[in-house]
Amino acid sequence: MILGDANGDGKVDDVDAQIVAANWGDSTTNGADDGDFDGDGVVGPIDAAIMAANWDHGTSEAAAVPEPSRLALLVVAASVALACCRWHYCPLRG
Ligand SMILES: [Ca+2]
Ligand SMILES: [Ca+2]
Repeated sequence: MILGDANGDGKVDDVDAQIVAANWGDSTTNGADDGDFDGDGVVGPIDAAIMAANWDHGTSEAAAVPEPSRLALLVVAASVALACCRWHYCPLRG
């Protein structure tokens, strides 16, 4: 079984993300079937990270930008914007 593939269809995609989201924060004994990929009995950030690391595995839509990457891109863009603002305004402050 592929890590991150909750429904066992051989692909890691938005269907698996929905399973993780549906069980988020829950305790489970069903392991990967409920989105608990690391097997610690809880569906949480580590499981989401495992899923993100294997995102698009087995799919033909590798060009599609997955949600975790979009979020990471947003964080990077916000950090760069903030850094630019600081750099720009610091000399003005004296
Ligand atoms: Ca799947
Ligand atoms: Ca887990």
